[in-house]
Amino acid sequence: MKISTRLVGFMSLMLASFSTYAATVVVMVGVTVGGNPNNFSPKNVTIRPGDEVRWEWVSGVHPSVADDGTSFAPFNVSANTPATRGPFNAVGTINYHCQPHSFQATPGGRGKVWLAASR
Ligand SMILES: [Cu+2]
Repeated sequence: MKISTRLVGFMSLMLASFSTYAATVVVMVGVTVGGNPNNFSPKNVTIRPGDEVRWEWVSGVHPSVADDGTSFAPFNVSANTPATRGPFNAVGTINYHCQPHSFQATPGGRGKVWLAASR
C-alpha cells in the first residue's frame, strides 16, 4: 500500500513537471528559402514528451500530412487559422510533408518532428 501510494505520488509529480514545462513549438508554413516559397521553417524541430507543435501560415496553400498518415491529423493552415497538433508522447521521428510541394528539391515541402526522450 505504502509503495503504491509513493508510486502514484511520484507519477503525479512527473505529470506535473511535464505540464509545467510542456512547450508549444512553432513551425512557419510557406517560408521562402533560396527563392522557393514552399518551405517549413524550421524544417526540423526537436520536442520533448508532452509538447505540442503549432504550424502558422506565412504564404501559399500547403495541405500537409504525416508521412505515415497517422501520427497527427492533416492540416491546411491559413492566415488566421494555425494548426496545433499533439501533445506528442511517443519518442521518435515524425516525418511530414506538404502534399503539392513534397516533390520539390531540398528544402521544399518536407519537415520533421523529432521527439527526444526527455528534457
Ligand atoms: Cu506546400
